[in-house]
Amino acid sequence: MVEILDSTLREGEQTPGVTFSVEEKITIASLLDEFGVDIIEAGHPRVSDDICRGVKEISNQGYKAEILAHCRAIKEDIDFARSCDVDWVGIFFCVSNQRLEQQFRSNLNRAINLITSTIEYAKEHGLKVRYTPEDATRTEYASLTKVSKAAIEAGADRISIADTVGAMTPIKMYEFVNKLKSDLKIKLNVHCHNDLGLATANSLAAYEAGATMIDVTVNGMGERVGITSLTELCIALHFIYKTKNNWKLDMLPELSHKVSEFSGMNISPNTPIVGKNAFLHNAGLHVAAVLNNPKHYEIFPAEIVGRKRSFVLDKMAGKQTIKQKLEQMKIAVCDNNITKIIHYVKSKEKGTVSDSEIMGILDNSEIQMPIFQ
Ligand code: HCA
Ligand code: CU
Repeated sequence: MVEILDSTLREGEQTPGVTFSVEEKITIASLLDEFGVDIIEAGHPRVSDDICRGVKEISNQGYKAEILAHCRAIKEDIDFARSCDVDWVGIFFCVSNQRLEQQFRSNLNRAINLITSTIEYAKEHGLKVRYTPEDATRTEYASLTKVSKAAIEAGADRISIADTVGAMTPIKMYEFVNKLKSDLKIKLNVHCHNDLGLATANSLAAYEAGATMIDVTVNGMGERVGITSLTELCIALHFIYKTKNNWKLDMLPELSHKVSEFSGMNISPNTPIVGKNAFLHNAGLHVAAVLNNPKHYEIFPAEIVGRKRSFVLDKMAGKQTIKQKLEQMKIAVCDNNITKIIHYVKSKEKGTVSDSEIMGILDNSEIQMPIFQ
């Protein structure tokens, strides 16, 4: 059974221009817990007082989900996490040659000492540890396996493969995780950034290769353009891979809209699953087919996520769309009305046709005729 780690409150709060209040964080965490995520990454407590307070309050809500605090490989960061009563710490440290030389002015062995001593310290204090070699997918493979093996030896419970700049493709990700799985022999997490729009695809490839936990955020929020979206990932796992799960899929739109409200980031109409257009059909042929059986143009039924399918009336419309519209508006579905409306719709070069336009085309006697099939 795959596990989901939601990082909306940590990675998601790193979205440019987005901050959450402690109260908003608790609302989001409660929804995530009810939805059924396994771990809530609640923040990096050392960053600010309110983040620290938020992590602590979330830890003490009595959720089913375990709570993780983000930490650098610094003992003081672990002490902050301890003061927040979390179950897990996620320690991150990049060991690529470029980063070691240019940012940390260090070398691999010194970095490994720092990482392992921090892991040991966290373990001594009863914490579960995830170690993330940040930018793992661009790190020299020998350094990556060396540091990961040392981290495992020091007590790390999970290694998380961060594709920090979204540099992978699904096939490369599959091969990478497959190789790491046999070289490290530990449960692997993946954390995929969406810089090229491949985060969900790369996460699914990692899952196919054997990663057992996947990082997501609501609405795919995060640094720059974010990471894998909770909604996309869970729906794909449920419907394509048929993974066993206890997720309340019908909560996804609510979660998405709540986070959109708190973050001030609108959900665009073409966002998969939760966007306005996700179950909105347009072309005449599509509408006719969907009325016959929604499966023709829907990968899964709208009702599963608590939504309804609908139709748009513009020049793409066909007879079936118009009939459906007339029925919805409780107007007589007769040849005369259909012909008048289709003529009007097809002559409208730009824009959709509103209910009041339809009323305007038909005179009162036509509107009031009894409905017949
Ligand atoms: C960051 C980078 C990170 C870390 C992931 C992790 C990444 O914001 O600090 O610690 O698991 O993408 O590498 O989000
Ligand atoms: Cu990240």
